[in-house]
Amino acid sequence: MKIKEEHILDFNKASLETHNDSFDFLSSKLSKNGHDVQGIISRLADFQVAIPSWALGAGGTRFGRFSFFGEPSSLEQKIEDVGVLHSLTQTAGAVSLHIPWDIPSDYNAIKEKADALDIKFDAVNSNTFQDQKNAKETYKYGSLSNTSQAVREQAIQHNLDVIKIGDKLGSKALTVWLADGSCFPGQNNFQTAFQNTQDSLIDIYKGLPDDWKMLVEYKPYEPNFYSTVIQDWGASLMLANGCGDKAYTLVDLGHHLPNSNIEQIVSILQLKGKLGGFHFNDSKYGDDDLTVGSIKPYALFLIFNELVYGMANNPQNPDLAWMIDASHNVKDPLEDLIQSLEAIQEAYAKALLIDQAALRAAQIDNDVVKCQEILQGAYRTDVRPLLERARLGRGGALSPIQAYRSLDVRNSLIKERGKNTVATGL
Ligand code: RM4
Ligand code: MN
Ligand code: MN
Repeated sequence: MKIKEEHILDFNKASLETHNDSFDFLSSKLSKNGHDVQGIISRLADFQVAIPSWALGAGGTRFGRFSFFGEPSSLEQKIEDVGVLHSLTQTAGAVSLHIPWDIPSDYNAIKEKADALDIKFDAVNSNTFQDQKNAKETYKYGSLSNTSQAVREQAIQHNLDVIKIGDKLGSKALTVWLADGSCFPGQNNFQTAFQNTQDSLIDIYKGLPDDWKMLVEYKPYEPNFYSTVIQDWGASLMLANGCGDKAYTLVDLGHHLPNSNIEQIVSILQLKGKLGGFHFNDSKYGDDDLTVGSIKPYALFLIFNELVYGMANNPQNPDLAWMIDASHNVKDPLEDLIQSLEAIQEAYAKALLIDQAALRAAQIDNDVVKCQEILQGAYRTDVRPLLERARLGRGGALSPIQAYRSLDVRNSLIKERGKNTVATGL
């Protein structure tokens, strides 16, 4: 399914006047306060976030899975779904593949399809948290950290294969997330597990093309419940530093223990030039993989404040690989992703409204109250007309979620693909 531009234009007509009114009102207010409204709009339009190929079907929990029907059953169809998201939102111009769930059978055909929909291939993800069919060795007790050299070699080879697949598609980064760890005290020797992981990562790093990055993700628990080998950003940073300049830490918002100060982590990693990638989601308890901004939108805004500061002041840090990493149990996955994309843009737009010079001056004066006023003044602004204008300028929908519903996308997908198709992924 492909959404036609004229359908979006048609849909936009009904609310164009309301949009223009609210945009003019906000824009004149912001301009009077010294904001460069056009500059903000073009930064919003440029901000593209990758959609993970495994998030286009229902996620489910270990207790059950409830489909939304019409799920994409091939990589081609997954790319078409990302195309739907991108044509409505104009902010989902990339896809992130998980291997082996999404190995292309015909590389040229996939590249052509993605090109036609204006979608790029972002970081590729390896999977050593599940045993693959006919695999010789098992990852039951870990992969890159395993005590067995044969298992480590198999896991290293898998990562090297993933790089080759990504290279054929134009990807420029490998994301390594390890489930390795232990479920019970005494099960693992922490030092051996860490050292094995470092050595294995170095072997993978050696196979990285010159213009590639390796992104090392951390997570404190799950699926192991006593210890995780790469438990936090410190462990990730040590491993990245142990590999070299092309290795970076990746921050996934759901991979922190409750109340961690994620914005501070993001800030310091950028200062050190070591923040390479970002996975967006939201959570109440752990790695809940909920819709971005659905639980802690203010925390997301504070994180974006640091990202905006870093992007402006830390040339030592490279451009980041942005990706949504969420799972959908009770929502239509495409609607959920549209909501996540909107929440990301909203937090970014609000962060762009922070008067960084005034904040800096207030910090130097130790005017704590003013610092808070500056942050919250930006946060309380309803920036949605700016998001609408950015989308409109690129041919997107004024309201992607309403357009998705009024164009009856899910039913068209069901008609096209049938009801009981199942997407690969979690
Ligand atoms: C992990 C982690 C990875 C993702 C898998 C599916 O918790 O967030 O980034 O690839 O889930
Ligand atoms: Mn992740
Ligand atoms: Mn996760």
